[in-house]
Amino acid sequence: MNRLLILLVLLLPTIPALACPGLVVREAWVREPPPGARGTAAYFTLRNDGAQTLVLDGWTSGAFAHVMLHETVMTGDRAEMRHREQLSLATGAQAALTPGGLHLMLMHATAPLAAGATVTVQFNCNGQAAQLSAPVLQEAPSSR
Ligand SMILES: [Cu+2]
Repeated sequence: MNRLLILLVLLLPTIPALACPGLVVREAWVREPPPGARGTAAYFTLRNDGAQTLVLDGWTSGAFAHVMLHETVMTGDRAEMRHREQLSLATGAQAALTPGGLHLMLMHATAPLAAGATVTVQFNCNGQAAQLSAPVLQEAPSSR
């Protein structure tokens, strides 16, 4: 490995922090798809500890052909999923993506996905490239 490659490898884990100052991602996980299914969802908690509003959009993942931010809305007694263009976090604000609420819809997995794998999601944070990683789990991690 030459020096440039080593430098790139060392820089990779720091990309999200550099590109999205103040964004704290916690409790990220992806639900293991049912057997034969190619779609699932990612859940996590976001907090903006930075000094400026953060606008997140442009979600993609190498593991899925389509990634969309959805919110679950009750229409009468029916739950409907609606596409949200972006997620805006004011300074100090939090957003929880949870089952039955806001979530990142992961559609058309490019390969079978099982518990134990890790999904990396890329997104834009105020127009800059950022990313987060989430383990694939069979069920929600117990909250502390
Ligand atoms: Cu959805």
